[in-house]
Amino acid sequence: MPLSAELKTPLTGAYQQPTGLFIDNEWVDGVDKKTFEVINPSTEEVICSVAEATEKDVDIAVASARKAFEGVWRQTTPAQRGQYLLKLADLTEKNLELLAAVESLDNGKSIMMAKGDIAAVAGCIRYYGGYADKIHGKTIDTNTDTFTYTRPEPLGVCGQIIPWNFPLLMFAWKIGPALATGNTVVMKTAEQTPLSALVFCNLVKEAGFPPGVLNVLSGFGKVAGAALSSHMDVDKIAFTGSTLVGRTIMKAAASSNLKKVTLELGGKSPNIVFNDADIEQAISWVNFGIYFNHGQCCCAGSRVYVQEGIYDKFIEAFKKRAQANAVGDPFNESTFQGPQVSQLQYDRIMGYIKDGKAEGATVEVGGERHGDKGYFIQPTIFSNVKPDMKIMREEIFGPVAAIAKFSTEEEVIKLGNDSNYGLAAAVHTKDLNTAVRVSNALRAGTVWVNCYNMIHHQIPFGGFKESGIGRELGEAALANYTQNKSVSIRLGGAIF
Ligand code: TXE
Repeated sequence: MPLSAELKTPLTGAYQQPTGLFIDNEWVDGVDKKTFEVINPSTEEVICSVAEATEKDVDIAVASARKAFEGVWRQTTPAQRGQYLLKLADLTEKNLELLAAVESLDNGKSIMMAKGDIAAVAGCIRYYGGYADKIHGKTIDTNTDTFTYTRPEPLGVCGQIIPWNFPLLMFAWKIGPALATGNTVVMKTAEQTPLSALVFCNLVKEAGFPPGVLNVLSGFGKVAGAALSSHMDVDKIAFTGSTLVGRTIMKAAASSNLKKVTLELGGKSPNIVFNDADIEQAISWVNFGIYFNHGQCCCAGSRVYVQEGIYDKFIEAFKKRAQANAVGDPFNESTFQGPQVSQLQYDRIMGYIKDGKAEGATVEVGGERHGDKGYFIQPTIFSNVKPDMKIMREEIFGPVAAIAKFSTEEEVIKLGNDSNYGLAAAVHTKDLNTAVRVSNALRAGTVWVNCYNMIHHQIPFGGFKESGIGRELGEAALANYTQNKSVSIRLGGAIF
């Protein structure tokens, strides 16, 4: 198949879209010459076809990453690794419009949000570029006859599997710490959204990364993803996606070579509004918490608990706010919410909306398709949602808020923690004591106070309970990509 296609976006006009597999810094066809179609979620039309990686391509990419790890990347100084990443961050900024436009085309996110994503990609890559030459071991004194030092060493070849909700941002979160610490990478992107990563590979090459350091495969989870997670020559697998597949990945790692595993999985995050909150501010954040990225966020504030004193007032004002969210063409600068990513996700979400109605929750707004083309769903609010209803327990991953009333702090802490997930939570109150007490009591990896979704590459992010293992972002992520070596040097003679 041709290894690129001429495509168009409303923002950039024509551009050249790479469509091959990126292995050893080259564009190649898959060994089996398979391809798959990429769909525009706004129009349901085919954008183009891309090469599909199978097990054989995973083998080739892993071999390339292994060779680079044992060779050129080992010889590259930490400072030079940092320079490559800094250059890549600059190139990302230089190409921000194109990358954002490709993201909107392929994923359906509004162009305004897509530009924010790409700016965050540059920020994340630059942050880890800065870390590359600041990763040190320690010296440890045990006695006068021994000198001991530790070395944080790279793990080796890292397999990374990412989802479609923030295609390039998830890519950056994964490669930043992996490359800064001296690992090489084989990345499998999500089958729904392979395009922005492929454009990005051209920048990886331009930034000067040696061949094999970063390989990128488009392909499916059950084929390429499974091959990567069960590969005997992959030292680590990092995954973001569903909790169901997270379990499969852990099993694959356990039954192959016990590769290290980090997982960033689903959530059902509580967003708690107390009587004394600034109600207008709280509504803005609750709205952003659930509808940002069309509800397709692992940390979406999908369970909204409102204290009884302001419940009715809150619902009335929140309804107006949700209905004012502009839904439509992602390339319109004023659009807030585009389509869901795929027919499958659209069907899953509409299924949950049906369940919510059937279980007796009240639809305050939305609950239907938006328009007649594309996977658009109206911003939806369910009130009167009971703790055992499906829409209160399961991750919907769409623009659907489930609201319930609470009376006391003690009660809402119980409700907030009544989930197998523990990714994020938020508290809205003017009382500092309430804010700190409730934040401490919630079992979640991130708690926001009087805000929501304030994710930043300097701040660790990850899940309690079934929301994951390990932390991404911040200094914490470096630990996921290094292993400690302790070296003890005997200064005295023999002791036996
Ligand atoms: O996820 P999958 P899907 C949640 C969200 C959503 C649901 C399903 O609730 O509705 O998951 O989405 C790869 N071995 N999240 O079906 O299947 C797959 O190719 C190895 C939360 O899209 O988990 C893709 O690259 N890899 C979330 C990635 O896993 C496999 C983001 C995610 O796909 C595989 C996305 C296998 N057996 C969905 N099967 C978050 N945490 O942000 C699939 N994959």
